[in-house]
Amino acid sequence: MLIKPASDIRSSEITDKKLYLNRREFLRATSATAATAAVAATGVLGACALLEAKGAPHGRKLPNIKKGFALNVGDKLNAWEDITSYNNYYEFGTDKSDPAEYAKNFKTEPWKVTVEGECAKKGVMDLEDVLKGETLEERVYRHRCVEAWSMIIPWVGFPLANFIKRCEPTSKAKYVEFYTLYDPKQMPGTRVPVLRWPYVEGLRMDEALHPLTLLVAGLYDEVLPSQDGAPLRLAIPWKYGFKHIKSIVKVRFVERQPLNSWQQQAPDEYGFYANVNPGVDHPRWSQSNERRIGEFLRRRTLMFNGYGDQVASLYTGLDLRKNY
Ligand SMILES: Nc1nc2c(c(=O)[nH]1)N[C@H]1C(S)=C(S)[C@@H](COP(=O)(O)O)O[C@H]1N2
Ligand SMILES: [Mo]
Repeated sequence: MLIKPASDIRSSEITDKKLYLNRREFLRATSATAATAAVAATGVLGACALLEAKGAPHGRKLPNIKKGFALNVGDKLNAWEDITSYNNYYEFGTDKSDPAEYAKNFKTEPWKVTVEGECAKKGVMDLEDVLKGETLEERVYRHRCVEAWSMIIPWVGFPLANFIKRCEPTSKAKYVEFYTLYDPKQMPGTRVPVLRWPYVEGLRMDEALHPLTLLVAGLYDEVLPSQDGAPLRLAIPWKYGFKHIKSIVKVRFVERQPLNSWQQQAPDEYGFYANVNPGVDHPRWSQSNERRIGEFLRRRTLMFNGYGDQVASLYTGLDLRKNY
């Protein structure tokens, strides 16, 4: 399988057979590729040595992962066990331990993604086609929940921008909406109206197209576990965790700002932007510091979760106190 770095792929090559990422191959573990992928996931990223970077051998390795960048110099990766046992995923219950328990048998194959709204390429796609031609890369991101805990997570995915460009949005597409699967049979949490189902999230088009915004299909060097949003979720590291919608089944291009599930549920507490901002507290608790899972002392929370150099310019002129 020949996979080039994303920057080498011209759009004319996107359908090139050689670049096709077959999901069977993608899921099939061979010890050789697993070893290579493990090195990629545990290796030194840029100039910073990341400690404790070993993925657990669960047998669902992803081959040919490209090393992405890591801005979190000195931050220790959270262990696989932290990332897969302390989750928010209300479709499977509201306790942090519920998703690991109740998403065990969640069926992620076959998986379809519907594309609709203001775009030329509407339709229903197989997950294989969403991943087709994309180079999976590891990105070590800070993950900051609005509940003031955080982790350092090596996601594996590809820029959402690549996928959006393939959908050919029209000039009316100002925002993108994402929908999670709603399946009460598989998702016991949806039998309780804690949120309005299905879970919905949205991004402004420039946020969605930002190179940091990732469509995630893996964790460490493995296929994404169900409790973390398999088979496809968002990672948008300068925003609070609730923007990172899991198990995406629909992408819709729209003209108006979407109403996301948490904003709909409690508009005084959760906004549309949800940019990590230590200066704007949640009405019921402070956002000035955070508890890194696995650490004892609290850390100071950074504006835009530490990604200000990359994203602050998206919000020039926007009152971030009003637009929380
Ligand atoms: N569909 C769906 N996506 C979701 C949630 C959810 O309840 N349902 N919770 C969000 C919240 S609040 C957080 S903090 C992150 C947690 O991601 P993690 O469990 O992989 O750390 O998922 C987000 N995505
Ligand atoms: Mo969260």
